[in-house]
Amino acid sequence: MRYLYISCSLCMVYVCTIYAEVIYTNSWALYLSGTPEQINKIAKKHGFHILGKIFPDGNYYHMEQRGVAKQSLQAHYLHNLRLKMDPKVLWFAQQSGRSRNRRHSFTVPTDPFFNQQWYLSEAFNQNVVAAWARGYTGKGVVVSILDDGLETSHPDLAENYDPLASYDMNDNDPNPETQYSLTRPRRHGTRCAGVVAAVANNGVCGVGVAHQAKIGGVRMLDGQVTDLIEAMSLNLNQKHIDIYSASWGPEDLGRNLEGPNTLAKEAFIRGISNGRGGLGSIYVWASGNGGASFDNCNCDGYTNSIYTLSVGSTTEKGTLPFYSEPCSAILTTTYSGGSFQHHRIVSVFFPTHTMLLFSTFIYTLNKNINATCNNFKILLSPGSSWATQGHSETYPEATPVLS
Ligand SMILES: [Ca+2]
Ligand SMILES: [Ca+2]
Ligand SMILES: [Ca+2]
Repeated sequence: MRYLYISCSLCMVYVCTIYAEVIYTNSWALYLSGTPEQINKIAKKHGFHILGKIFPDGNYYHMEQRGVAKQSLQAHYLHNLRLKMDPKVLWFAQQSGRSRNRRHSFTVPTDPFFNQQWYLSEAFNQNVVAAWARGYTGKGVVVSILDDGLETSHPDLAENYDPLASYDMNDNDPNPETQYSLTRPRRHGTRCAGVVAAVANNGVCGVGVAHQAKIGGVRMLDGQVTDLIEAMSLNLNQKHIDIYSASWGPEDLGRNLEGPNTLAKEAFIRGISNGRGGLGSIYVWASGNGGASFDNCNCDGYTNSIYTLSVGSTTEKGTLPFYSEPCSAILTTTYSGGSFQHHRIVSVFFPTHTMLLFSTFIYTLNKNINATCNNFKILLSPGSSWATQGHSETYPEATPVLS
């Protein structure tokens, strides 16, 4: 509702023109002339309380009329009339609420390898780009990759690197920097981190599925792995880290039957009970790479643990990759590389094993930071949906995070 003032010699009449519902406040902006003392007098004369200058210099003032409702569907006729009649008031406006829509200003990433990240395209129905367009980009979510280290200053990771989600268990220091070697290329942790949280629109490499998530790394596979090292890695900074990612386990030889030992078992229970302020840490586990040896992830006590969310893989054709292990512990499956005939996953190094399911986990945490481990399990179960957990089926717009 807006009022159009029309002057005449004897009076002021107003015509009410309906445009849209406008909420008027008890706050006024005024442009006044005079010394500070004169300004005070003007304010007092009209019953206004001066809140200060709108700009550091100049004579625009922010004033409040405490006798007027804080919200009203009508502009205050009398106060506005008196201000209009005062020659020392050069301009004024009673402030009204204005409808403003949040704009995500989403654009498709410009990173040079984005076009090669086939699994992010709409053709593969993971709805990654659609989720980004709604503002689900991992902002506010912390992921730690438990692996062989992290290239913390990598130009496509440094911006998202989180030292609080990182530690070097092998050398017992806070810096998980990858220790490269010609004989043993240690790049797996960095590659996994790139799939999750490579920075978008920076002209470098590709884009992570959750490119605004914070990413850390725990260097724990680049030395003797003990029960203690596994346990400490699984419980690192559990108040801060939301998701722990692990792509390791007992050897995939097809003849091992092994699982977490005493301390690692304890760490899982502590993480699930106490992590994330009691909501429970989220442990995402790769199902295993022993397919060629006829290994079965049911025999892997990490991936079949009730405390982990196990992820299998499929090729771009929807077929089982030669290395993938099938088993009943797998809760869900996502794209990965296959044989040489199939496209592979692009990360900050070379094609890598997938961690694409992070889109589901991270976007879910974006939507509801209070989601528990059980929420994720139910969400990933066949026939389940967010609605079956008592939540709205529709995904609302997230807080804008793209610029
Ligand atoms: Ca170190
Ligand atoms: Ca990038
Ligand atoms: Ca295995």
